[in-house]
Parts: sequence; C-alpha cells; structure tokens
Amino acid sequence: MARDNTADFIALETQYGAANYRPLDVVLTRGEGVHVWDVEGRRYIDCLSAYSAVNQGHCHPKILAALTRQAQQLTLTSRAFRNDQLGAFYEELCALTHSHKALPMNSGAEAVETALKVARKWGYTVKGVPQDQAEIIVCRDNFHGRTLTIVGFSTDPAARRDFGPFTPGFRIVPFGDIKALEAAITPFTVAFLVEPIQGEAGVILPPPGYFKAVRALCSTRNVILILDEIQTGLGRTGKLLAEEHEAIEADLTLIGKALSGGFYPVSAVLSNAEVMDVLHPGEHGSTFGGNPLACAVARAALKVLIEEGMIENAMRMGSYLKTGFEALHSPLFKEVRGRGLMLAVELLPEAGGARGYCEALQRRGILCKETHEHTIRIAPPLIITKSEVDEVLDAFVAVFSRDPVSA
Ligand code: IF1
Repeated sequence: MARDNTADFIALETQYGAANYRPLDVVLTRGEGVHVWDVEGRRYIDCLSAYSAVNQGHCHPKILAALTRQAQQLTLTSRAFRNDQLGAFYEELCALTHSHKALPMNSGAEAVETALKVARKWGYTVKGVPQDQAEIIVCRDNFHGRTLTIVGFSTDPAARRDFGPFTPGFRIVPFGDIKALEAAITPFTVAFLVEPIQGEAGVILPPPGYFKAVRALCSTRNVILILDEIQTGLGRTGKLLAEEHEAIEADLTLIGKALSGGFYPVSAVLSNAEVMDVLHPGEHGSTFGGNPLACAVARAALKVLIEEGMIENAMRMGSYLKTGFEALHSPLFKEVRGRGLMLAVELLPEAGGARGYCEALQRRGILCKETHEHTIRIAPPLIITKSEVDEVLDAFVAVFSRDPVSA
C-alpha cells in the first residue's frame, strides 16, 4: 500500500489501532518551532503544543543536542545504580522551583499517583490518621490522568464508565468553592489535589482569592496541598508555576509534559515541606524514572525555557492573543478566557459545536483542538512571535465571520 498520503496513514491507524482517540485528519511528519508540516507538505501553526508538552517549540535545537549527546553516552541505568545526570537535575530543578526535594517519574499520571501515595503515607506516619482511613479531596471536573485510581475520582462519565471498581478514599468538591472544601475536610483528610486552572474542563479559572483561601485552610487543618501543574506549569500561564499568580506555595507540586520539551516523557513531584521524607527504599520507584537521558533532556528543557525568555513571552503574547480574540466581537463567542498562553474560546450553543471550526482553522493552517462540545483550546508554543499570533488571529477572523463549512 502506498503510504505517502493522508488517507493511507489514516486507514492504517484505523485498521490496527485502538480507537481511543478522535484526532483531526491531519498526519504530521515534521515540526520546527511553532510550526508543523503534514505528509502533504502543508505547514501549520501548532496551537495545541501537544497539550502543553512542547512549550519550548518543536524540536528545539538545544534540547535535541542534549538528547543526542546523552543518547550516545548513557541512556538508562535503573535506580539500582546512580548516574551522573540525576544529581544535577535535582539541584537545578529544586533551585528553579524553590523546592527541597524532587522525585522523578515519567508520565504525568505517574507523578499524580506518586503524590497520592506520599500524601497517604504522610497522613498515617506524621498526621496520625488511623490505618486505611485516609481521605483525599479532589475537584469536580478534574483531569489528572488515566490510571484506574485517577479515573476513579473523575466526574467525567466517559473517563470512568465501565472501568470500576475503583480505589476508595476520595471525596469530590466543586472547583472554586472554598466553603465546600472546608465542609469536606475531616480529621482523616490528608490532602487536597487540585489544578490551578482546570484544563480538560475547558480552561476554567477559579474566583480571585480562591487559592489564597485554599492555602490558608490547608495549613490550619493540616492538609497537604497538592497542585497539579502538569499542564499549567513551566511557563504556560506566563509564570514558571501558576501558583505564583496567587502568591502561594503548594506542599507538593506536580510537573510533567514540558519538563522534557516534548522529547521524552519526564515528570516530577516537587516537595516544599519535608513531606517527601516519608518515603524509604523499596516503597516507590520506576524503571525509567530519573534515567540519565531523561535528566539530560529535562535539564536542557528547563534551561532554554528560562534563558530564552519563554515565560515572559508567554505572558506578553498571551495577553496580546486574548485581547485579539476579544476584539473579534464574534457573535458566536460566548467567552474568551485563560491566562498566559493557556487560552480557550467558548462558543455559543447555536454555533453548532467547536469541532467544525477546528477543521476550518486547520484548512487555514492553524491546528487547534476542541474540548467538550463548545470550547476551542488555544495553547501555542511559548516562543510564538507577534506576527505568528497575527496569523492565528487572521485565521480566526476568517473562520468566525462565515459559515464553517465554506470557511
Ligand atoms: C490525553 C486534557 C490536556 C493533565 C493534568 C495530569 C495529566 C494531564 C492537569 C496526565 C494530562 C492530557 C492527557 C491527554 C489530554 C490531555 C489534556 F485534554 F485531557 F486536558 F493536556 F489538556 N494532570 N493531560 O492535563 O498526564 O499521564 O498524560 O502525562 O490524551 O489523555 P499524562
């Protein structure tokens, strides 16, 4: 079979692949900076950034150099032995994020699972919660990954239906509601796990002051605050960590995705208090976690994020893009929201769903993805320039000023 056009690639995926995704019908073969190219040679501005994993832009040359250099040197030792990249990775990561300790894993979901284990162990050994009684509070419409425990406390029917039975010990409260959180805390509560901005829910920001109140409440009630910054972290919202917008510090912070600039799955749990010290040898681990290739890639990914001013650019270009969307005054827009370059445009129900508009934007060289029925998420790499933002806005003007089918 010829494998050089879009339809052939899609046919192959459809024949052999599990059907757990519904991607746009675009087959990408190359990426550089904010751009990606499909197998037909068409160029696009990537406004998804692999769900914020390629904040540094596609195939960043300095991260690539670190990857190839380390790949020729040493890739994996397991944690049975030490490697000469891990210590420096810890040191640089902790200095940057003002953390005392870090624990490296691979996927975001693994970082979440790690934090839940650490929080429970802290609850039993430090807080004095009776064995197997620990409770962890999470938010309605959360997204923290796909493992059984995590989908067990999801409120999205598609994420959890037919996957039970689930891990007990979780309570759900509405996001942004401090009274509900206060009411849910019991003497057995060990942690509150929350996203600074809910991503999958549609880029939902809590009311101003919420996180300040959350921080204070967790401190007075001796509850560990776990911030899932896997999507919001590493510059996406215009700060290194989104917690900085609220001037708070979590007890456990989870990062992933852009920690490798999209080259490799690297995640980490960062610890501010001495919560991490509850873990002892044999109690947690991962074959690939903390491997030298991952550490070398992550060190380079963090370095370019800072040195190339990507975080400040995310702040600047984010407000420019958001202002641009607002200035469209499209009668189809219900709301434009977000922070930094984590943006969303929610369409009115009468617009007829976001999917068709994403397809129309695709035809104009802009790749976005809908979330739920009516929301378009916009999250380009943090290196996007003003003229590239203008290209994105031009495409939105064209698409939202006419019928999506003909746009
Ligand atoms: C998919 C969304 C983004 C996350 C937060 C943990 C994880 C994620 C806050 C798990 C992962 C992903 C996974 C991706 C879709 C995606 C996503 F649409 F679901 F909301 F990014 F916007 N915490 N988010 O956002 O990290 O284990 O995947 O490394 O296809 O499921 P992971």
